[in-house]
Amino acid sequence: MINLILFGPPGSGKGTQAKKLVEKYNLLHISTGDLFRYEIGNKTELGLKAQAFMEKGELVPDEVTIGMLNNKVEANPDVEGYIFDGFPRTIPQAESLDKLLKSKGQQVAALIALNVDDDEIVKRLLERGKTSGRADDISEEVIRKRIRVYNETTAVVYNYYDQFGKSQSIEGKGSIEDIFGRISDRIEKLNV
Ligand code: B4P
Repeated sequence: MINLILFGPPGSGKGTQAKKLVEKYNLLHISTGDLFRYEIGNKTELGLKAQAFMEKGELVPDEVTIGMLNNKVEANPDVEGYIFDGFPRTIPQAESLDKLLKSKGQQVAALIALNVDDDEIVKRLLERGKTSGRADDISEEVIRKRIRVYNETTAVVYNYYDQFGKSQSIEGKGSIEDIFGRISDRIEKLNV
């Protein structure tokens, strides 16, 4: 089993790279952002709860996010591993993920962080906002708020996995193929 966390600020390319990695390594892609957008699209109770937070660029509360993630993992037991994209975003989420995997005799193999500077993030997300219809990609103010939330609440998750020697950081600027190559190199070197 290879269980990977793709990490980085909003718009750093986690979703873009995860889609390519699942094809190469036959892993299940779990994006909490995509799961929330699916729930919002279907106007479920969970979606309605998440929507208000996402539109403001805030994190959805842990109890909602953790429950949803656990359900998704439990529903897909027969896979060769998971790519967690956009999860964990807080220390309680990281601790709950470790607990869940441990209960299955598994663990996180590595956290791979994509480094991208703030101006590039704003540029990418405003560009995506022109066609995605995502409320959180349209206003520069909301995008900068998301970056602030990342720095204040999420960035520490890197240090959390670093204490177990599992965190790795790569340059997230450049062509999508080059970045994919960099991530693949790191995965090939993992001892799993
Ligand atoms: P997410 O859906 O996770 O999305 P993201 O951070 O915006 O994007 P990502 O890094 O995946 O970027 P992408 O590849 O798409 O989160 C949205 C919201 O959901 C959060 O703000 C939060 O409210 C909520 N949420 C999600 N998970 C949560 C959790 N665990 N806890 C609490 N709340 C949670 O790339 C972005 C753009 O850049 C794309 O347009 C892409 O084409 C472009 N791009 C990618 N790579 C590029 C490259 N190399 N060069 C140029 N452009 C590139």
